[in-house]
Formats: sequence, structure tokens, C-alpha cells
Amino acid sequence: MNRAVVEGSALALLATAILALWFYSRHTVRPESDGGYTTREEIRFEIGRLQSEVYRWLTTTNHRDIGILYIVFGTVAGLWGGVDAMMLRTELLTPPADIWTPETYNALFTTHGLTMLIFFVLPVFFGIGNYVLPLLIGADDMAFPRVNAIGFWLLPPALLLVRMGLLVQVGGQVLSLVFPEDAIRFFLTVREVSVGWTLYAPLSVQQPNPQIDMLLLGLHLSGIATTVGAINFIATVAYERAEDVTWANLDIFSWNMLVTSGLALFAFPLLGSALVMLLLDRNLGTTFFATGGGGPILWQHLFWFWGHPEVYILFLPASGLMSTLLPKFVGRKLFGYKFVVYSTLGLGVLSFGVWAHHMFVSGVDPRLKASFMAISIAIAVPSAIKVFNWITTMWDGDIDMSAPFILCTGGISTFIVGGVTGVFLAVVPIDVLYHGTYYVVGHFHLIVVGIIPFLMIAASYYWYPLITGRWYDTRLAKFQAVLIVFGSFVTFMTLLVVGGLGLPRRQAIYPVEYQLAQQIATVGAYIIGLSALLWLYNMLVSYWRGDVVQTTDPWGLKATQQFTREWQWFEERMVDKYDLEPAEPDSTRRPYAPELEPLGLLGGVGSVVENVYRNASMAAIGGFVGTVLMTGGIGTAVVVGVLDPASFGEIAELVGLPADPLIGAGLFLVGGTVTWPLLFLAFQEYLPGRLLFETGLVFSTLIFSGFAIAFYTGQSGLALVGYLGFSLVAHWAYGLGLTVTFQYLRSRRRARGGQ
Ligand code: HEM
Ligand SMILES: [Cu+2]
Repeated sequence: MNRAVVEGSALALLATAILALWFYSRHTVRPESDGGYTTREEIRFEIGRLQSEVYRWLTTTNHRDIGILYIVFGTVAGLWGGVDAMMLRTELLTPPADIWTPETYNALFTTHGLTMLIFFVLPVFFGIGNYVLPLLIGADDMAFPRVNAIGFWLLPPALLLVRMGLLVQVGGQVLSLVFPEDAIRFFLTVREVSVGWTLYAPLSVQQPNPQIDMLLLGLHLSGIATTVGAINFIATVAYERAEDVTWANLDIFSWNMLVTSGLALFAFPLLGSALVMLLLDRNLGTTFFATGGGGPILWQHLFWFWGHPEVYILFLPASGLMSTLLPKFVGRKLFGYKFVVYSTLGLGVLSFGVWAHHMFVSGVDPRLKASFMAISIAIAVPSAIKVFNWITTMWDGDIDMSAPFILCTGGISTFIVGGVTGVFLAVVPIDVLYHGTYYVVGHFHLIVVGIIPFLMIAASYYWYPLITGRWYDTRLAKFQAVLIVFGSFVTFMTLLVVGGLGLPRRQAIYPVEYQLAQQIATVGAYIIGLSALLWLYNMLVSYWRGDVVQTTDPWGLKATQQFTREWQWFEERMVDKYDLEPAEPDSTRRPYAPELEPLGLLGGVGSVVENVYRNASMAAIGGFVGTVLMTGGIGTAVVVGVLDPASFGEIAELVGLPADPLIGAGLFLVGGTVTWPLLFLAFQEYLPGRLLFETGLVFSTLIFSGFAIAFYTGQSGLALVGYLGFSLVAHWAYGLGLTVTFQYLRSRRRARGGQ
């Protein structure tokens, strides 16, 4: 099939669908009083309004408008990159390269990676930052509003330069219907770049395709745009804060945008220089990256010195959103604010010290490798601090099972699996094995498709009432949230598994025995694609047809004292515009009061039995959720090879069944669902500490110790460390699922008027 035509049509279809939706939702809400005929004057008025709207959007310097522009731009780029991804996964439905050619496949993963990393993630985060950061810190606008506009308007030409290959190719197809081949030679020689998103020399120097030069120029331009935007964020946070906003109470999202911008400021100029050097090598005969000059390894050093900080530039705003949103949906303040700030700063500093972990197989000096390995593993510490702070924030909370909450917990789980698999890759011998396999793809996609877009979507739901004054469709949103979390796990866990079995990445053709796994991954990817479209539909249609927000506190944040500045701003606007009264909470959340919970050693066995009886259904649900969460960790451990599946066989043997790992796994699931939560409920009052958080942690650690000893199968050295690490993470994930489910079910029961 012809790639350019397929992709061009897919994009055209998408654009038409969006326009149709726009038309549909605008026109069905405002019935004309005269039966629907528009007069000539009205048409003129509409066109006049359209002109002034276009003019406004092109010239605006207001931070909220520019925020919207960034978000829309990023979303368009994300959809474009998403079409690439769907095409990639479609090719992989069958082992041979029979849908697209291998060359096309190479072009697809190159443009997919670049579009997603450069034109989707950062613009969307800069957009969210532009919209809410000044509101959060009580500033009137960004520090340099015009520079802000310039920073944005550099991006569309940059994207066009980078992706011009496709446009030229589609143009060529159309022209070739009319003109002879000779007349349109240019259109036929330019094609999308296919050297991989890392643009490794010498391939990127030697390929004649002129589109590579366009791409380098486009990337350079986007780098300038990013630097400009970053300077603006830094200046805004440093100088535009309201009087009472100090460094000690600056909100977490602004902290993250600040650190992100700092990273961008150090990283992007370096990328810019490297791109110029590559351009010179390609066009003016310099030899920066030729074997006689600096050599191809020089490119890798320069590239990854930007490239690794870049992954944190992408990740930090997402973690800032998590720290901002999660507390709102569990009714508790963020746990350990200071440590979350320190871990953010720590990640920022460390991320510049690990670039060579991408080069473990590139022939770098082994002594260097060892030090890069050490720092790469050390990076897990600040990441883990964040995770534990999030988990602790949820503990004992009043959980509001809304779409943003589902996305937050989904994001934490993908980040745990993505992060832990990253720690493994940071270990030289393991990376030597897995480098270049789907394992790497699974690892980084659990982060770049997991936590990052999940949190973008969560933020879009959370601030939707603030931005539009309307509600999105909450039921559709919940469905969409569940769908995207599910799709991501199906897709990328499968890739981790086939990578663990050794399937190389970046290949259109693969051995037949992987077909089923590849198909599962593709179906998962389609599920992700579908949920992205549902999100888009919800955002667009609700803009015109959603329920109008009737309160100044749509999320009930006053009740938990989390009514932050941007909502105060919203409240003032609503009061001004619609004469609403500021919302008064019915009650503020009751503080934790242990004496209200059943307690007492004297109650003895009687209370144990009573507890179990009262809580059996709760236990089953909680146990099931916990066990499923845990399976992710254990599955990864099996794939990585630190846990022997045979140990599951031993579980079966213990109860006198044949030593089959499958039977064992089944028993494990049933046992995990039934026994452990019942034990937990029965003994919770004898375990030390606060009812849920500490007891949950102690309980899952105890279970972990038992498990680790019982099923130890003779690992030693690194494998032993891995075995213990994985089991611990898996059990804590179990404890998290269990206790959060309990908490949720309990709060529902309370809400229904029960105990
Ligand atoms: C914070 C979010 C993260 C993002 C967005 C991310 C993204 C990526 C990307 C895009 C690659 C692919 C490079 C390629 O094309 O070969 C990659 C590879 C890698 N990542 Fe991550 N990563 C993240 C976190 C981590 C963490 C926490 C670690 C380890 C502590 C880690 C360690 C690695 C290593 C060692 C590789 C190289 C693997 C190889 O090439 O064999 N990453 N990551
Ligand atoms: Cu890295």
C-alpha cells in the first residue's frame, strides 16, 4: 500500500470528523427562531466575527490564549504521530513486510518518535503551564507575553519542516496524475526520513534524502522555541509571583515547570549545536562525525547529553500534575511536599549525569560504563521518593473514583513498571542483552505512553470546568480512562515480554512464532487509539453541549481545604459573570479519629470473626484488585528472568496437585484474592500504627518476606537483588491496591449511610 496516501487520507478524515463535530455541536444548540433560514446580514456578521476571531488568535499575547494554542498544536501533532503509530502496529499484524515496505516502516518509526517527543509532549505541557501557572502563582501574565507568542509561533513552521516529506510526497502523488515524471522530479526524490529518531551518524550523514536537511532545520527551530519558552517560565516563576507565594509554598506544578525549564535551558542549546554540526557534515564537507574526525561516537555523546535530560523534561511536568491532581481526588494534602520538591531537583541534576547509559553497547571505555551505571541506578531513588509520596497521599483518603483519579492511579502503576524495568536497563550486562529488543520499547513506552498522556488527559478533565465553564461527559470520561490504562498495559507489557524473549525492535519483518504476541500488542494499540478519539470527542462536543457549571467550586475542594488559587480566580469570574454565590462546603472532612474505628485487644477472637464476616465481600474485591496489580510486577520478574516460573509449580505441589506452573499461578490468584485480604482484615487491629497506611505496608512487607523465603530458587548476585526487589515492589503494589480499594468501598458505604 502507498504510505503517503494512506496517512494523508487518515489525517484528512480526522480533520473532517473534527470539523463535522464542531459544526454539529454548535448548530444543534442554537435553534434559529425563524425556523433556521440564515439571512444575508447574518452571514456577513458571521464572517466578520470569524475574521476578528482569526485575527485575535494570530496576534494574542494573553497567557491563557497562548496556552490553548499550544495545547491545540500539541494535540494535532500527537494525533499525527498517533497515526504513524497505528500504521506501525498495523504492519506488525503479519510477520512479513506485506502492508508497507521495510523502508516505509523505518520512516514511520522515525517520524513517530520525533513527532511525539518534540511536537506533542512538550508543547502540551507548555500549554498547560501557560494557562494555569500564572493563575497558580497569582501573576497577571507570563513575564514576557510577546516572547511567549513568538515561542509558540515558531513551532508550526518547525513541525512543517520536520514533516514536509509526507506533504511533498502526497503532493507528488497528486501531481503525477497530471505531469510527467521528469517535471516533478523534486517531489519524487524527497521522502520522509528513515534513519531513526536518534539520527545516528554515519547513516544520517550519508543518506542523500534532502528531507533530512529540512528535518534538521525544523528541529533546530523547535529547539529555539523551547528555549524561549523555558526562559519565560523561569522568569515568570522567579519574578512574577504574588507577594505571599514564597519558594517554601510554591505549588508543586510550578516547581516542576521551573525545573523542567532549567533542564531545557541547559540541554537544548547543545542539541542545537549538534544539529548544526550534522548539517555542516552533510552539506559542507566538514568531518565532525566522520571516522577521521570526531567519529560517530561523538554524535552519540552530544545527542544523549540532550536526549536523557529530554526524557525528564517530558516526565517532570507529568509528575507535577500528578502531585497536583492526586490530592484533590483523595481529599488529602500531598504527603511530604518538601521531599517531592527535593526529588524533583535531584532528578534534574542527576539526569545530566547518565547519558552514556544509552551507549553501553557503543564501545565506550568499561570504566566509564561502570560510573554511568552507578548514577543511572541512583536515579531510581528520587523517582521512588515520588512514587511513595503519591501512594502515601492516597492512603486513608476519601477516594473519588472519577476519571482523573483513575488516570492518576493508572499513571502510578505504569510508572512503577516502566521505572523498575529502566533500573534493570541501567545495569550494563542486562542492557547488553536487551538493548535493541522490544524490552526497551516496552520500558520507555510504559512511561511515555503511560504516565505522560494519562496525566495530560487527567489535567484536561480536571481543569475543563475552569477553562470552558462547562462539564465534560463524566461517564464517557471514566470509560475512556479505564480503556486507555487497559490498552497501555496490554500493549506494552506484551512488548516487555517479547523483548525479554529476544525479539529485536525496529524491524518490519519478524519470526512467525511472535505473531500472536504482536497481534495482541496491536489490538492493545488500537484500544489506545480508540480511547484517544473518545477523549477528543468528549472535549469537542462538551465545549458546546456540556452541562453549564453551576457552582464556583466544581470539585468540592473547599471541603478539604485545597481550593487553590486558580479556582479562586475562577470563583471571582463566576461571581462577576453569573452572579453566583461563592460555594460553601457542607462540611469539612473529619480528621482521622482512631477511637471511631473498632479496636481493642479485649474484643479478642470475637471481633476477629465479626470483622471477617462483615468484610468478606470487601476483602474479595480488594484482594482481587491487589492481586492483579501484583501480577504486573511478578510477570515482569519472570520475564526478566529473576523469578523462575517453576516456583509457581511448587505452590501447586504444596497442596498436592501436579507441579504445573499454570495450576500454581491459578492457585496463586485465587489464594491472593481470598486468603491474604481476610488475614489482613482480621489482624489489622493487632498490627501497629495507623489503621490503613502503616498496617498495609507492614502487612505487605510481612507477606513479601514469607513469599521471598518460600519461593527462593537459588538465585545469587544480581539475580537475587532483582528477585528481592521485584517481589517487594509487587507486594507493595498489592498492598496499595488492597488498601485503596478498602478505603474506597468504605467511603462508599459511609456515603450510603451505613457504618
Ligand atoms: C522518566 C521517564 C523516562 C522516559 C521518558 C524514558 C525514555 C526512554 C527512551 C525514549 C528510550 C529509548 C532510547 C532508544 O531509542 O534506544 C529509553 C531508553 C533507556 N532508558 Fe529510559 N526513560 C525514562 C526513565 C528511565 C529510568 C528511570 C531509567 C533508569 C533508571 C531509564 C533507563 C533507560 C536506559 C538505560 C535506556 C537505554 C536502553 C537501551 O538503549 O538499551 N529510563 N528511555
Ligand atoms: Cu537515558
